[in-house]
Amino acid sequence: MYAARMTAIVSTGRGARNSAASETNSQQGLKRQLMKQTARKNVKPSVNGPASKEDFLELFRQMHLIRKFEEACGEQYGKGNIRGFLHLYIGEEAIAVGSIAALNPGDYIATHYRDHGHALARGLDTNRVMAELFGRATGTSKGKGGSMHLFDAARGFMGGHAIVGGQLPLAAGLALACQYLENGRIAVVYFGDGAVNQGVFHETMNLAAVWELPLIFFLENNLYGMGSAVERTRAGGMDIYPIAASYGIEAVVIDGMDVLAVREATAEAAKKVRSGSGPKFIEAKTYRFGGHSMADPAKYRDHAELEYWMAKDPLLTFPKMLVDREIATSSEIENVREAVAEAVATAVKFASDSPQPATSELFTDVYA
Ligand SMILES: Cc1ncc(C[n+]2csc(CCOP(=O)(O)OP(=O)(O)O)c2C)c(N)n1
Ligand SMILES: [Mg+2]
Repeated sequence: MYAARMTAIVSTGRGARNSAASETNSQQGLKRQLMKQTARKNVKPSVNGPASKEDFLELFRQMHLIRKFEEACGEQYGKGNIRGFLHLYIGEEAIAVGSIAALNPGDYIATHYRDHGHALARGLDTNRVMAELFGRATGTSKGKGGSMHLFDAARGFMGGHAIVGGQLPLAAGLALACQYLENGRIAVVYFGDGAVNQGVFHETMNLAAVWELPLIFFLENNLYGMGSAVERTRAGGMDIYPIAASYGIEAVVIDGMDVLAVREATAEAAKKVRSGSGPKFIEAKTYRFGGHSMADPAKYRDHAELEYWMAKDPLLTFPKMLVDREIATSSEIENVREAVAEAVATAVKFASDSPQPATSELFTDVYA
């Protein structure tokens, strides 16, 4: 009887996969609509938290900076000034900005290759980040890391990692150091839905839970790993956060397009983690508006799906909310936009004017 039941379960799984493969794009779009309704249950879009008008404008400034910075990156890539891989974070800005706003400056951050947003939200110098993308000596990694390997140890920004999931054990190590040194710091690790099917994700979750490490697992579920939709690659459904329960890790799912919901969830998790209650897990539902990298025209996505998510664009909804609720005026928002435009133009000029790394740099900071 047990065997019969197992056969039934297995064939249900296969059936589900086959039917997923034959679904039209718009059917998948509908599934995503359902998913976002699930996510909404846990969203707290209140603006009643401890925030001043300046705080709100700063959240907007950072998101707008990331957006405009990355649009400039796309342009510079087209001109051949930025080469190699370039993965843009456009659409996902609310996650980096909302979550990093809820951390202390000494807390450690490790992230994936889609790292410009996290770097700028952490306060890395805009000029030096652009110079790194240009491969110039003034860059944050002396021009030797490029887009995927931004780094600033002084700010606790521990990369920018190109190997999917590679940052997970590294962040556990940082959290272990914080625990050992009793320095009150915590670590946050950002990763995509594509990383959760890897062994290293499970190994890190397990060890972090066993050692009660001060670590926040922050999953940016943008529904795709390169061109593969989550429902085609992951057994167990499109919600990933339930996975944390099997390691006894508390988890929440939030709307990653809502900067305030992200900030609130991260602040709650950080408070618990800092008090010594072990790791926490946050899944934020989000969407990248462009392809996986500059080389990807993203033809695998339904236009209606893209439109649906673009309507949730935090760069539209957040400033509108600020004006509608009379938290800020349109001219204050415009002032932020002007300052950002100037900062981005300055960054591009700084990068273009910066020297190439010296040939002798080939042999410095190289460990393998
Ligand atoms: C270990 C490893 N396997 C495969 C790749 C190639 N690769 C680069 S990005 C990527 C998809 C990752 O998707 P996800 O984690 O969802 O992040 P997203 O790009 O959506 O932000 C893959 C498979 C890699 N860099 N590292
Ligand atoms: Mg993804």
